[in-house]
Formats: sequence, C-alpha cells, structure tokens
Amino acid sequence: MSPAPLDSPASITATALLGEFVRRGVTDLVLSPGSRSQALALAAAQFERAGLLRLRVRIDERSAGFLALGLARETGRPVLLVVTSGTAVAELHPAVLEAAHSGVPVIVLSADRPAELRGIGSNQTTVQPGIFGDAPEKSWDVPAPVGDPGDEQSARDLVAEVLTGIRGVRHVNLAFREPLSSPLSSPQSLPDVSPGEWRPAPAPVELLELRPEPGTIVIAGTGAGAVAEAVARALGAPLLAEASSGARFGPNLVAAYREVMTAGNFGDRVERVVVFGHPTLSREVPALIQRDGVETIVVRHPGRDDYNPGRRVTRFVDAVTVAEDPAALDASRGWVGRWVQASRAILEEWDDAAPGAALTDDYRERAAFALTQLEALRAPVTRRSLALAVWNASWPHDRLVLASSRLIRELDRVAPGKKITVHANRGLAGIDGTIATGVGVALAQQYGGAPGEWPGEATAGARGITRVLLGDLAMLHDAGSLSFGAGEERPNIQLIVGNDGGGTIFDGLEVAATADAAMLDRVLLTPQRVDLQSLATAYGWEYRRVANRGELDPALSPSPGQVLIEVPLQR
Ligand SMILES: Cc1ncc(C[n+]2csc(CCOP(=O)(O)OP(=O)(O)O)c2C)c(N)n1
Ligand SMILES: [Mg+2]
Repeated sequence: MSPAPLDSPASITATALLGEFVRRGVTDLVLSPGSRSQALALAAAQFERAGLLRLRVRIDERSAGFLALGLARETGRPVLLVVTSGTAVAELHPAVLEAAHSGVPVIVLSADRPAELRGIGSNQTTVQPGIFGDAPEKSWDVPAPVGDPGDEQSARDLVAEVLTGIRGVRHVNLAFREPLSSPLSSPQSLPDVSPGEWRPAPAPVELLELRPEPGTIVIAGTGAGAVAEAVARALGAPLLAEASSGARFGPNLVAAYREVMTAGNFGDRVERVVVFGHPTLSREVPALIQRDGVETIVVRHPGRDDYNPGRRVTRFVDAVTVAEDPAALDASRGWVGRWVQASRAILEEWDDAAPGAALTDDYRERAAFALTQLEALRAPVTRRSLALAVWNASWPHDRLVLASSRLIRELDRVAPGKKITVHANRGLAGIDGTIATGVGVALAQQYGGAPGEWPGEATAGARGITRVLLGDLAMLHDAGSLSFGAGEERPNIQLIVGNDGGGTIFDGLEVAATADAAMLDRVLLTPQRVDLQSLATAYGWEYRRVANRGELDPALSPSPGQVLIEVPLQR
C-alpha cells in the first residue's frame, strides 16, 4: 500500500526518524506530553499501535528520564526520550548525568522552536542546544524541516549518525515549525519498516594479556558484570566484588573484602590490582590503589570518566585476556585461598544464628535455642538483616535495584556470593530517580526484553520480580514515579523502604561527632514523618508493613503487582 500523504514536514521528519530508529534495532521510547513535540509523540503512538515500538508515557520528565535509564540498563539497548521545549528538557538533566557517568545509552529527542523564534521571548523557549553541558557524548541542533524532498533521507542519515558508537547520552535538539503535525495520521502513513536487531558497533579494543601471579587481586565495582569473576578465576586472584557489581559470586569471592584488605598480610601484600566497573562503596579500594608499589590496571567501563583514584592508575585498557599457564595458576592457589578463607571466617563470626544448638540432643539446650530463635523473630529489623533478607530473596530470574543509602553499604559488607542481576545508579550516586529506574528495569525484564518480542506479548509473572531496596528519603524524592497513567503497563515490583525517618547515612560522617546535634538533624538528617501507607494507597500500590524480623521474609515473597514494603528502622 502506498503511504498516505503527510502534509506537515514535522510529521514527515518525525515518522522517518522513528522508523529508522526501529529499523536499526531501537525498541523502547519514553515520552512526556507537550505541544512542540507532538509530531514525534503521535508518530510514537502509531509505531506502538503497529507493534513496532514499546511506548511509555510519563507526565513528569524527571520520571521519564530515569525510566528510560532503567529500561536501557536492563536491555543494553539505547532508549529514546521525547520531550517538549523549555523546562521539560531541563527535567531530564539528572537522568542524563547519571546515564553519562554510568555509560548507559539514552537518546534525548527534544523539540524546540525554529531559529526565527529563539531569543525573542517566545513562549516556552530557552537555549536548548548545550543545555546538558558536556554530559552528552554528542549533540545535534537540527533546523526545522521545510518540506524538501530530501527531509526523510536527512532524518535517516541523522539516525545512523546518532546511533554510531553510542555508549552514553546523545542529545538531538529538533526544531519544528507550524503546522506541528499532520491533521491526519493513519496507520498507512507509517513507513514500511521491519524492526531490526540492535547491533552496537564494536568499540576499538586495546587488549592486555595478564598472567596469573600471587599478589594480584580483582576489584569489581558497579557494572563490572560476570567477566570480572571469570578473569579472577582465570588469574587465581581474590575477587573483591561490590554488591552492585554483578560479579559477587564464584569460588574466588572475598565477600568481607574490607575487613580482609585491612588485616595484616593481605592488603599490604597486594602488588597488582585489576579493576572492572566503577567502585564507589568503600574507602579501602581507592586507598589501596594509591599505595606506593601497587600497579593498577583499569578495564575501562562505558561511563564518561575513567576510574583513577589519586590519578595513580598505571594503565587503562578496553579488555584483558588471561594467558593459560597452569603452573602459574597453581602457584596462586595459596594466595587466593587465604583471602577466601579469611573472608568466610569473618562472615561466620557475624552470623549470629549459629545452628549448633539446634542439633544438640540436650532438650534444655534445644529449648533455649528455640526461645532465642523466637526472640530473634520478634526483634526489630536491623539494616543488616533487611539487606541480607532482600539479597537472599532474590534469584537469577529476579532483579535487584539498590538505591544510594546506608542499605547498599550494609549489603556490600555482608552479602554472600550469589549470581544475580543487580542495578544501581552509582554513576553519580544520587538519591533521585530510584523508583523510576526500578520500574524501567522491571518493565524491560518482564515485558519482553529480548529482540523480536513485541508489545502485547507480556509475560509478567513468569519472569520473576524486581525488588528495589531504598531509604525513606530516596523514596520520597521520587514519589511522583509511583504514578502510572491509565493503561500504562505495570510491572511486578516491590519497593522495600528502610524507614529511619531521614537521611541517617550522615550519622556516620566525622562532622556528626562535632556539630550541634539539632542543627545537624535540621539540615542533614532532614527528619520526615510522611504516612507512606497513604502515599502508596493514593497511587494504587499495595502496602505492607514489616514490624519485626519474623514478618520480613514472608513480606518479600514474590507477588504480582506493585507493592510498597515499609520496614521501620532505628536510627
Ligand atoms: C539527588 C541527591 N541529593 C542529595 C544527595 C545527598 N544524600 C546522600 S544520601 C542522602 C540521604 C539518604 O537518605 P535515605 O534515603 O533515607 O537513606 P539513609 O541514609 O537513611 O539510609 C542524601 C540526602 C544525593 N546523593 N543525591
Ligand atoms: Mg533514611
């Protein structure tokens, strides 16, 4: 069928743009409503109806931005973000910064006034080119289409450029002139596209071959992924993997890495450090890298800054391989074994529920043990037990999203090895956008993350659930992201809020020991007493409250729908 005529150059360009993104393997688009962006928005709705794009709509661009970030994190594919002009663009700034620093592919399509209407006080018009500073890898300010026969080809060429080599944020500012869209948009007006498979262009690879050697350790920060574990094993090296690394598993894992690192005969024996991902959760790791005599090799991650504490990193590479050398690997066995055993001993010491008493034949001892167990179940939930319970409840088909709060740090201290997918916005470690990121991860995971699966084939429920572990301030910061418009897909998600009435992470700062306590509370802790149950209910979320340790595990069992689980914590 031949395409119906489209009389607005804006709609012709918007349709050609989105069609080309689809053809090149883009599957997801998030938009917020607006007038100047209507051609893009209406085209997106058409592509969605034709089963060619998954479309999410959010009224708040800040939510939309972090939603796109979550979708892109989970799928590994670039996600499109469509917004109108003015403050709408600025609302994306936090998510743009996080995506840039984490290296998550996000494409901002912002609508703008044409050149003749800029800088003269036109309504909803500011300086959009460059609005995100140097966060985007590349930016374009595209003049308004004028109805030339070449408009569509220009749009397709632009898409090719935008996608080439994408690793972080790309900002395409698109001017549109009136009429801002065609009066008639029928399914026939869609270009004849078939969705392609996303093929990222291979990045230039600087490879380094390593050889097993005692004295080597592998550090896995956020986003490191399973490759860090494989390299540690091949090297016979202890694996110091943060809870958000995606590499916290395997025989070489040193879960209690901070304690072991600072114990005698461990950290001080390290000669070579290989870093994957972006470590942010300990002071010990950057301190070690800055020590004299330590050679550090950083395997670059896609974020905009290479990890380089004290600028002491010896070498940056794109990837490493490990030479096969059974004798050298054998020589490392004692080295890695000592680290792993020391870590196990520490974790066992922390584990208060020693099972020994339950196994004894003495009935008095057994009764006493049962009583202790009962008391433990009635005890208030601690940060450690909360973090561990959430970790233990997660399985490979689930997703875990960790906010920036005390809980991620607590988890990082105690989580045993487990091969699960964990996401955390550690690019800038903001307390913003956590709920939207979690919803994005959940939607991508539950509604067909694989190429070739299209809207309507939702498999929610069969794919596990997403748990978001966050503090009360992080929760309140992003409360607007609890909102789903009518008809929007809703994932299976649990928000587990450790509620200690404010930002208690600041209690751990040196200043807490010296500053006036009331002042500190007023300006750092920032106490709050929001009724989370009412908040959850207002947005149509199920609410659960965990009063004690015994109620924790049942509350975390997988369940359909959107659940807010409030866990009161003591300061
Ligand atoms: C957007 C943003 N604003 C401020 C901060 C500084 N900050 C770091 S943690 C924190 C408090 C977090 O409180 P909560 O989420 O309740 O976690 P808790 O520390 O109580 O565990 C704040 C304000 C930040 N990281 N990001
Ligand atoms: Mg708190």
